[in-house]
Order: sequence, then C-alpha cells, then structure tokens
Amino acid sequence: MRSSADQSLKKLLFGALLLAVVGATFESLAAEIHLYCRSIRSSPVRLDDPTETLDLTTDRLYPPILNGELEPGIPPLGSNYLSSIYVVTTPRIDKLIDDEIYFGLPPYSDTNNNGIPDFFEVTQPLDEVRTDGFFDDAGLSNIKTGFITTIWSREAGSDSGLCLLQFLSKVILRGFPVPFQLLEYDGTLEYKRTSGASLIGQAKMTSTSGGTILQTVDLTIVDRDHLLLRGTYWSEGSNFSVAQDTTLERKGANYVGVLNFDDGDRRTPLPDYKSWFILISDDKDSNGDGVPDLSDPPQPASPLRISIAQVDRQFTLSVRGDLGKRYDLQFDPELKANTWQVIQTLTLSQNPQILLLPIPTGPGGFYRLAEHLQ
Ligand SMILES: [Ca+2]
Ligand SMILES: [Ca+2]
Ligand SMILES: [Ca+2]
Repeated sequence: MRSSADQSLKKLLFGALLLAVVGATFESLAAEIHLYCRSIRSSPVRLDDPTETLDLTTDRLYPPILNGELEPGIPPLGSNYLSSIYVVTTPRIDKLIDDEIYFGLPPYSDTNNNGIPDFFEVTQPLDEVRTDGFFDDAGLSNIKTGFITTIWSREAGSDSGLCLLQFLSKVILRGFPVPFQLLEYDGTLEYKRTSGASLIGQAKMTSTSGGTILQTVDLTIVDRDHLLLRGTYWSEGSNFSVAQDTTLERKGANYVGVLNFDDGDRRTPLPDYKSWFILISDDKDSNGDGVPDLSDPPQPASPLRISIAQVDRQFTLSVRGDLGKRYDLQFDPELKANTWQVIQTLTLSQNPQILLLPIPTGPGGFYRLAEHLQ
C-alpha cells in the first residue's frame, strides 16, 4: 500500500509545470560617451594698434561673419590642416584682408589609445608643438601663396590654448598669439537592448564650459565591430541641429565615428562647427569574449525548463534558463486563478541549477518558474 507521501510526490511530479515570462524587462547598462569637435574656436587678436584686429572665420561671403572657426581641411590638400579665412582689419592698408589660411595639424598621435587624435582632446596636452602651413595673400604681393608656422600650446585638462601664428611673407612678417578653445562634451550613456540588435540609450554629457546635453541615442548593432547611430535632432542651448546617420567602428573597448550636423552652432546663419568625433567606451565584457557588452551579438533567450525528482525525503528541482537572470519559483496547490505563491527567488548561476525542497504537507500541487519582475 502506498503512503500518502508517495501519492503526494506522484501528484507533484505530474504537476511540475514549465511557464515563463520572457522579455518583460530589460537590464539597463552603462557606457561612457564623448563628443570632440573637429573644428576649434579662435578668439580675435587685438593688435598693437587698437584699430587693427586679426580674426579667423569660415564664412566665405563678404563681409564675413566672424565665427572664429578653424575647420577640418578638405582632402587631399587639406587633410592634415585646419582651414579658415584670416581677416585682418588695418587702416594702414586701408582694406580688409581676407583669404584662405591652412594651419598645419601636429602629426597624428593617440597616446591614450582611444581612437581620437590627441590634438582634439582636453585631457591631452600640447607642449609648444610646431607645425607648418600656408596662406593665400590675395595678390597683395608678387607671390600668390605664403607660408606660416604655428606653435601650439595647451595644458592638459584645459580647453583653452594658444596658437602662435607667424606669417612668412613679404607683406606680413610679425607673429600673432591666437587664443583657441577645444569644444568637447563628456558623460555617460545608459542603454537598454530593446529587441534583437537594437539599443536605445540616454546620453548625459557636460562640456567644460558648463553646457549639458540630454540626448536619446538610437543604436543598432551591425556586427561586433560596428554600431549604427541613427541621425536625430540634437540640442544644447544654441548648439547642434540635425545629425546624420553614422557608423562607429570598434577599436578594443572604444567605438569611434564622425558625427556630422547640419549646423553645430545655430547662433550663426552659416553651417559651422558641423563635424564632431563621437566616442563610446564600454569596458564591460560579461561573456568574456573580448567584445564589450555594447556590441555583443544578441543572445537568443534560453528556454526555461524545470524538472522534478525525489531524493530521500526531499524533492530536487532542476532549473534551466538564462545565466544571471532572476526567476521566481512559484507554487499553487490547486491551479486556481491568481493563487500562485512565490516560494523562492533565485539568480541562475549555473545550468542546470538544483534546488532542494521539502515535500509539501498538502495532498499535491504545481510548480512553475517565471522571470522575476522588478
Ligand atoms: Ca586619443
Ligand atoms: Ca551656424
Ligand atoms: Ca562580450
């Protein structure tokens, strides 16, 4: 004759259920995000004679709007230069001098190995780095083109530096100390996987001058080494506008791309300060495959499984699911509506995970496993 405990076990073995709630919640993850403008902003230079000034601008209309910008030169001629228009107002020549000028960039250097040229990073110093460049002196002398040298200085951690500009021509021989500023935003990106390869994030970045960007970021994992950043409207005060789609390429734990805006500074009607480096860094690699969590291929959810057996005077429940996830083990003696009781919450650390449970005192019942809801 069977004991009542055996009968209970039989009923429970029969009643062990597999139920799961999949995809109800997504874990929020954090990465770093930075923007570095590929243009620098110069300030006007007051010359010895207070009626004379030297300005730099990228407005090529006349008379120019003086926006202070030195922008990335256009390849192939200007790829190693920042280009601008120099504007010298001087009564001695009795006209406005304005023409193209190309400032040589220092040789490419990335000492902090983040994929961003150090020249554009506030954290990286410039210690009297000398470069060469050229300008068009607009027919003011017999030579059409002249040369310049520039000496760049900026302390690490400061966005403000000085460019000592020396014209080497028959017309302008003196040097000009040109103050300049880097434009940079740094902060965090909280993101979630919404489905498959899609990520949605919230970026919060501040600039050295105190501005704050709060921006929704829409990313798609193209593959382990590439993220697609969807273009959208960015704003921080009068800065930014519509950004174009861009692809970020992975180098180690860093994803780097170029983010181009229709206009980076809406205070001026011309499109300026348009092109920025974007860097997203993620040092977390939960599955240890050498690829940050950010671009790990989407993992198909493991099917939840539960099985039950008797060991001595206890039950063993064998549970399978997604490692690291939290699950609720629930029990219902009669399968009545809304009477499931959570008897244990567990974080799955191995597959399968074995749970030991005492044999219930009642005549029978049912178990189920569900994703733990926050
Ligand atoms: Ca760098
Ligand atoms: Ca503008
Ligand atoms: Ca990984």
